[in-house]
Amino acid sequence: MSDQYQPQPEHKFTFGLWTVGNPGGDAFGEDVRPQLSPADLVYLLGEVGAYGVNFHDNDLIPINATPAERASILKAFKQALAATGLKAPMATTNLFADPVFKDGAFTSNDARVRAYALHKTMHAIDLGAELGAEVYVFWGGREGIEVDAAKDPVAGIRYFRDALNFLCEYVKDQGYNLKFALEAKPNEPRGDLFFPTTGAYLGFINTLQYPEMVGVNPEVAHEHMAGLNFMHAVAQAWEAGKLFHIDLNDQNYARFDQDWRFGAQNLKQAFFLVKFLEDVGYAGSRHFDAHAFRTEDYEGVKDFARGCMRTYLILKEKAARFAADAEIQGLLAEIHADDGSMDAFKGAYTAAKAAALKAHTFDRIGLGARGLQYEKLDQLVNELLLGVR
Ligand code: GLT
Ligand code: MN
Ligand code: MN
Repeated sequence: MSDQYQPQPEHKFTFGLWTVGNPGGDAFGEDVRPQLSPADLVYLLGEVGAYGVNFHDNDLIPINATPAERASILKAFKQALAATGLKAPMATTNLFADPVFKDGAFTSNDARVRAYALHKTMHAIDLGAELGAEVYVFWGGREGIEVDAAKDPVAGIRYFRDALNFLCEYVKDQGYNLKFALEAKPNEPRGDLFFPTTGAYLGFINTLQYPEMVGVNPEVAHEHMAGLNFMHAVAQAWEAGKLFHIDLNDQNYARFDQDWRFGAQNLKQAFFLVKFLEDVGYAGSRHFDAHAFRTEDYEGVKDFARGCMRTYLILKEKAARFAADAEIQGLLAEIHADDGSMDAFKGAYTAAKAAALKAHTFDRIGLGARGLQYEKLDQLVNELLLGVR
């Protein structure tokens, strides 16, 4: 292995406790790996070279832990962070596993469940802040329906807004340095989830009381489940100043949420995603929200984690090659060439400009007849990715 692909802290590669700690059980079969403690998972992540570890409140502290159990788990976890130098840059709340949330948390029809969800989240925010988290993720795993008759979707949106406004005030009140990142998913585990795509959240954020505190956490697999171009969702979030976090993984379109190793399935999409993040200078965590195949033991889990980071770094190097490739850049220069003949029509509207543009005669046939050389360009990209240029 060449050193160039070794993860370094500045790459900001992070994993959730629930990712490398996933014991491999699924809807059809039992766990295949023993459950490791949070501290042991930190040591595993230290061994493979990750920068940080993220967690749900209950990944770290079981929901029914006694105060003494809580204290001892926390002590061991903090010792592991100190020993490995790992950071805990993101935290989140488990608002989906316990039966109390079977019909939603912030958007439950039951006011007692909605209040409990706020109570649980404030405690989880305290835990995240104590461990140094600066991003707090909201994935509404149970915020949705199987039965449309049961819920008013507009009420769901209002409840969710009320909860976020309340929690933004809570964070300000405590003086925490914490931003919120909303994570969309179209379905699973509910039949339909509210806010199914990153774009839906981008529209919603501006209706909040403190929109500057709230961004998004797009996940590859979730946009792929909806059949969307993930890089485009990320680009829109970036352009809006809302890309606070990102969940990297992989899977094919039209599947359930498989959460595979980054780059395991769609290398070309992964390439354009890495290229985008690196080109714009995204400075946040590169969080791998994925887990090892069920076929693996803990050596395989390390292979999985190393593979996520190594693929990212290889694709980052490919992006640099793309930028330095004279033939690709020459083609791009031709494709984007501007002969200046339309300069008079550019920029802000004026009545005179509109009149001149309306009066202009265009060579419509000639413009439509040009070949754009995208076949050549795409083949060059393929050859670059296949390692022959
Ligand atoms: C869960 C989900 C992920 C979310 C996590 C954060 S938990 O594994 O599938 O996409 O990011 O709550
Ligand atoms: Mn997922
Ligand atoms: Mn995720």
